[in-house]
Amino acid sequence: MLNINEIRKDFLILNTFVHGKPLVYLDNAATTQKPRSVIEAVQHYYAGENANIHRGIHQLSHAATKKYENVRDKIKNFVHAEKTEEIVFVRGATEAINLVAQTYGRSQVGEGDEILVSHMEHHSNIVPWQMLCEKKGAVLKVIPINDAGEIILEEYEELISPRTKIVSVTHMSNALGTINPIKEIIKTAHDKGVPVLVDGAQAVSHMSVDVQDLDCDFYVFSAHKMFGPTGIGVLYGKKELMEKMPPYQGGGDMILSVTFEKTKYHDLPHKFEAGTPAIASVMGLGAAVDYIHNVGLDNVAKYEEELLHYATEKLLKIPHLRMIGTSQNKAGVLSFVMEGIHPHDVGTILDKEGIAVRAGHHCAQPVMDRFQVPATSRASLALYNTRKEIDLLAQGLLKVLNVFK
Ligand code: C6P
Repeated sequence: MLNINEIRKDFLILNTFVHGKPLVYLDNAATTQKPRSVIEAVQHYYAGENANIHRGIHQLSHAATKKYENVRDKIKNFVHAEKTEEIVFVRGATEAINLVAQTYGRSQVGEGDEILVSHMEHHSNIVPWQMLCEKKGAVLKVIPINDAGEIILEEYEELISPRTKIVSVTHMSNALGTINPIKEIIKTAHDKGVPVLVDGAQAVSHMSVDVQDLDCDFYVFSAHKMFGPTGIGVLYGKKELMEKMPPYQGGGDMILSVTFEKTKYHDLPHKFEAGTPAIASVMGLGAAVDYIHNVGLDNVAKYEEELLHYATEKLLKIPHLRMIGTSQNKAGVLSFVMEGIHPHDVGTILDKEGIAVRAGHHCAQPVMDRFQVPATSRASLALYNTRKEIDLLAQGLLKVLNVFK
């Protein structure tokens, strides 16, 4: 059982007042708040440990390198990877997908080849593939979703062809909350010899992930959506695949030797980490993993499932509210429209009540097109949210209705 009152004490920002009202933070899919331990880890690094890594022969640099590499180990355990060198630090989920599109894609995808994404992807899992297709003359194919916001598995299977070079799908939709049957999706692709990238940006703070059990080829996520700092994220990739991929960016730290005639690249994971990385953010990410570990992701999943259920029931009682994303298998996202009221107006009125939700297309415009709405309002949950906050959201929505009566 989670002690939410104790957990909330770790997040100082939750005591903030907005427009004179206590903050109700329900925009966790955009970014989560940071516990004290994460903020302190970043501060501690700069105050007492700051040095560049992998370069210096002095004590501070050695210590910083050790701590940085220690976080890589933590991430390996967090996603249950087999090898530490399968963990690459990047700026976030977006950069991780671009890295795979540009390196795996550059070396493996040719004219007439196909890349398969689903209709519920975030732009980060569409645009890098479109850019690759444009460059290579390849074709982007889209797996359809049903009215509940679920991937239509039969159609997915039919879409995999001998020309399919990669399937790239989200573990959990940011716009709908759907949790995809990712293990099944991966197995179907593997049966036809096609590798799979999983966008775990939304999943990692809600459920425990085991990349070996899933057998995914790539898994990507951002620290800032799992209580860590912005500007840092992770690409997990199977060693055999990543070893064959050319580097993404060139520069310091990714080489073994350089002459004007020939450069030899470093081994994994350094081959993909050119330049001085976001060292302080990696320290913060390490603290975020410790935080999640202490709370226990299974406890989080259980608590949030109950809270999502409570919130769904509550919101469905609001007149003129239509929920977008009604999959049986979903986590902490409530995306909705209110008849005749623009989602931005909903968001603005809720903001005046101190309630932070996101309004817009959530960087998933094809999802909006699929449900024929220009945008939605989205309340997204994290482990520190409470039933009382959901009640305040419901009251806020009744106020919205009153304003537009
Ligand atoms: N979604 C949201 O409000 P970055 O920006 O690289 O940290 O994450 C990109 C990304 C990729 N995939 C999914 C499923 C996502 O939800 C996101 C980020 C935020 O929904 C910001 S647009």
